Amino acid sequence: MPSRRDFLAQLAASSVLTAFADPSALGALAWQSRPRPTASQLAWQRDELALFLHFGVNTFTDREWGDGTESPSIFNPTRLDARQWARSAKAAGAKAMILTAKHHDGFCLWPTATTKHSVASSPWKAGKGDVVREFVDACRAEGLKAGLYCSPWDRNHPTYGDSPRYNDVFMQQLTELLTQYGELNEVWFDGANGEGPNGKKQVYDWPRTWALVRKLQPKAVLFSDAGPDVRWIGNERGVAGETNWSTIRPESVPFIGASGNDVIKALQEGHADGSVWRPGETDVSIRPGWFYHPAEDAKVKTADQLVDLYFTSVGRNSKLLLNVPPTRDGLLHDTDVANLAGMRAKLDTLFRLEARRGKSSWKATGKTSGVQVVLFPSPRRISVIDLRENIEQGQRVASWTLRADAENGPVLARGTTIGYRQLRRIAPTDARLLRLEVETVDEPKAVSVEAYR
Ligand code: FUL
Repeated sequence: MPSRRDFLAQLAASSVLTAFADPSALGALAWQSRPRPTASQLAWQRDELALFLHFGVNTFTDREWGDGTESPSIFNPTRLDARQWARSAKAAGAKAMILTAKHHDGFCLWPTATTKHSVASSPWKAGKGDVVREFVDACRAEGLKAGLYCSPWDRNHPTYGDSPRYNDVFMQQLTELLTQYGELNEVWFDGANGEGPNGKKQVYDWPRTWALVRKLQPKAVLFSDAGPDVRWIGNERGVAGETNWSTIRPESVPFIGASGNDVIKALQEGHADGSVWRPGETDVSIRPGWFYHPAEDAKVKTADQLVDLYFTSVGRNSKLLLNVPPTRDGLLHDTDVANLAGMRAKLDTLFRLEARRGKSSWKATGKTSGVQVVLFPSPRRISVIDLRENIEQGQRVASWTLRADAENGPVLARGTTIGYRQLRRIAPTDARLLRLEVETVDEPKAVSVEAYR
């Protein structure tokens, strides 16, 4: 007779459970183990940095939100070079890029069959061009993963507001994007939902949308504020919560576009007892706007500011999706490219030259506590610490204290969650031994501790 635990383990491994469309249906089994990432979510998080590219008619009108009345004749990026985008992304250390295939204005960057409002009606390449194609080809040539943003809000399409008809159009657009351009690693859905031209409100069909993406791109993670795979981090400033669980109670963000302080707090921090694994993605622009505006050329974030963003996103158990918008020429601006490379150089110097990996030993000290001790051969100057949980086993640290030298040694830093990575600057200290004490919400597991000068 198998024990109850064995029986549940077998059940979990069998296909029976895949029949549950809603992962929270597994709540009854939650005591069995913490939620864990899928292979796609794990790969997504380990990529740490992706570039976001906002490009379209707004680039030519100098606006952030087009109203859908723009003439396709304005779209003419005479020097467009997606390889330059991809090379810059690679030099920044990004592992993926996401392009706005369609923004709220409805202008499609690929020759879609669903509307004439696309590159096919533009003078660019005499209407024979396809920005999405050039984008995915460039990603593949440079070894980057490709993702796409396709706005459900469409201020141009005549069917918008006529819910069933427009939803069919949107499904057709997604089908084109998800079947004609090879493997995608992320599909990004913005929740914006404006008034239709006929005054009617469009009701999006998210279950149908998610099912379509799952079917056509099973390895891609689906992003929105309500997930299901990756959640928005709750602001566009590049700052994840200091407490940031990759687990969340799905009912706290009941639908895409839900608003309110509780929703934002849930997005920022997640929940220790969340029933689903849905890590946060931190999207922020290198410039004040998402689209390119010449007037913002002197307002590009510096390499140091970008390093700070890395600390407040990747360094807080999130992923950084950094927007770098192409110009009217169709190239990333020199300043943006230089600052991206500058950020990478600073991060490489920090993480490569001064790694302080000592001899470590882990000990569970209770049912929900443990200690990791790292011993260096001689005292080391430390000003940055880098803590990691093995998130393949879920996320479990709820608070930590880092001390130097001894059990009651001086506290160098304290915090709450760790997750994939916790990076923290501390006052420079010389220490021979680091002692990390953790409190966990489940069986404690070893945490890795590294330090940099
Ligand atoms: C927002 C959009 O309305 C912005 O234009 C931009 O695309 C940003 C990433 O998401 O909700």
